[in-house]
Amino acid sequence: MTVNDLKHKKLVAWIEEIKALCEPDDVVVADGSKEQYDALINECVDSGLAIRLNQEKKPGCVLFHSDPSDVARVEKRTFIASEKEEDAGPTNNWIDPVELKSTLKGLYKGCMHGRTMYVIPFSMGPLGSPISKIGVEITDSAYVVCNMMIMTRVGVKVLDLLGEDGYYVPCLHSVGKPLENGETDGGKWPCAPMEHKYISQFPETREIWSYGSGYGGNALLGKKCMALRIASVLARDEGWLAEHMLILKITNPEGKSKYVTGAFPSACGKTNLAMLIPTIPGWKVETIGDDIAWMKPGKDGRLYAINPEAGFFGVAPGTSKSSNYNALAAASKNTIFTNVALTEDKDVWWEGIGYDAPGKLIDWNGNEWIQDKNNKEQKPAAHPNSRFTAPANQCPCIAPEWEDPQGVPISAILFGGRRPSTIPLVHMARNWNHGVFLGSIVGSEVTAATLDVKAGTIRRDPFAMLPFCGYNMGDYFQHWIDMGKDDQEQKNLPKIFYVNWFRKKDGKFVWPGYGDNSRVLKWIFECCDGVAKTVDTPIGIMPTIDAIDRPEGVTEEDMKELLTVDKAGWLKEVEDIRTNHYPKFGKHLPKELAAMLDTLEEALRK
Ligand code: TSX
Ligand code: MN
Repeated sequence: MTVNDLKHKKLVAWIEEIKALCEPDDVVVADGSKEQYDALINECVDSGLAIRLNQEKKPGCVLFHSDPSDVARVEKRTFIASEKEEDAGPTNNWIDPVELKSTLKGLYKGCMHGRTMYVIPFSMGPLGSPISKIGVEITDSAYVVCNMMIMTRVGVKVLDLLGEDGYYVPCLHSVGKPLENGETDGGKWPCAPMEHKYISQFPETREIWSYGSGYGGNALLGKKCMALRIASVLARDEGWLAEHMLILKITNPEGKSKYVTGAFPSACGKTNLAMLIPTIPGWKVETIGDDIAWMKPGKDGRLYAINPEAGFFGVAPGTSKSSNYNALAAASKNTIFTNVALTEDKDVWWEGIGYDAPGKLIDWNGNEWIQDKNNKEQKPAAHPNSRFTAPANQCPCIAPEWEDPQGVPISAILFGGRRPSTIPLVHMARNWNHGVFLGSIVGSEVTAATLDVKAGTIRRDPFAMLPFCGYNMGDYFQHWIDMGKDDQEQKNLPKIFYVNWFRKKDGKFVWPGYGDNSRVLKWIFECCDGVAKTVDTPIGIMPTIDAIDRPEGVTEEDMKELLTVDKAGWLKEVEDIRTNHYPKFGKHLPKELAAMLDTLEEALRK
């Protein structure tokens, strides 16, 4: 498909403008067809950028190895370019939009020499859903096109919806590596050096300009850039919520279902929770989404959620049959792997896959790698942030209604983090504002792998949105408060919970987690029906000691540890929020949240 086939005048004008700026060799429109996907994958394989995997073991799968400098989102090179610095707020990098556009135009000039410029019309959310939004990504990376074809809905159907003058979010991307005088990539992953990488969001004009990285959230612009950073701004202005949340469906033995969303910082197992296999007989969990939820109030006052994505861009290491059977099954065919290790028979392997490396591997750097379990210093074969890009409809536990254009009505919202102490297994907020307070204090223990802060300290990641909020985080808190203004007692709005699977005693996890988290989900289900066994505490509403069935290996003493309010610990928590966390937001901190902190402290001191 070419630009001549397009009917949307403004889109054609934008494409011509970018073509004149970036000077590609040619321009191709992504039509969403299987033929085009296969042809692009073939090109990547033929040029040596990708390896086709064993078609018996992994049909339709390929493996890419990125440049070692281009392996993750780059937060220090991510910018919110609002007109006023205050509107980006204290937790975002800000650059003046005029200055940033001028810098970027300098970089984009001629940046697509020797490359094809692809135009990708995509829908975030089911085609034609009243909650969905359309974007168009221009990119010079075939890898990006193929990943976008899995992660979003791409092609002619989107162009039809767009018509001659429909609204779309323009998303510009280049790997930032022009090829001069017949030069080729030579099978090497193209990208620009760190100081030339820019992941830029312009919230007022709703534009995304990304330069210099080909990896994940930096380059697949529908995901973090559009569905979170730009969408959070749209959501604020239009009265809905764009959140970094999984969406799951839980069904009890009587066949009654509820929908639950959950926000967790990275490395808490959000994808695992979304695809959990319950250990309690008769209960079922199905998946709507594993990363992003768009929630809009319906006429009945309930929040309806869609998953704006169409695939999973999951972290591979740690994914095994026992940790996440369903994710492995989803990624067993038609999947793009990035930065995992390659086996001799052209299958994939990664740390935590559940079995030892079968023989000699090629690691993510392209070097030979032989597992040495006696060597604690051995570098991993798969990069710790290596990924699978898998179609959501291949997930065995995907809910039949996952693409319902109306969305699914949400009964409960979960917040959580990795907290070895203080935070109990589960507690429920007293009301909406208390729930917003819990979201605002989300945080995870910093592990030894993070070198910039002391291990054992808590890194706050409010609503798990710290790197993803497209505007002032204090104003974002206020937007959440405002969403509850008319329904404080939550007649229609979801109930809000804080969960913690990561309590430790003597260095060991007290709660077995994974499938046994269904026991906590059951209590949450019962709370939504008003039939749970509960006790009022200074921190909120908690299960009685016998409300949650004990999993095997968890003693009554463990249960007490998990469900007792640690008053001294919570007073320290209050102190940390008061001195280190809330002051960051200055006058943008909602007075309701400051009051909630005072109320909590008073209750703890009683
Ligand atoms: O994903 C996790 N979940 C949610 C599952 C639905 N993980 C992995 C986190 C890294 C991505 C967990 N790790 C969970 C959890 O609930 N809990 C834990 C901690 C834990 C780890 C191991 C054991 C118990 C708890 N047990 C043994 O290793 C035998
Ligand atoms: Mn995420």
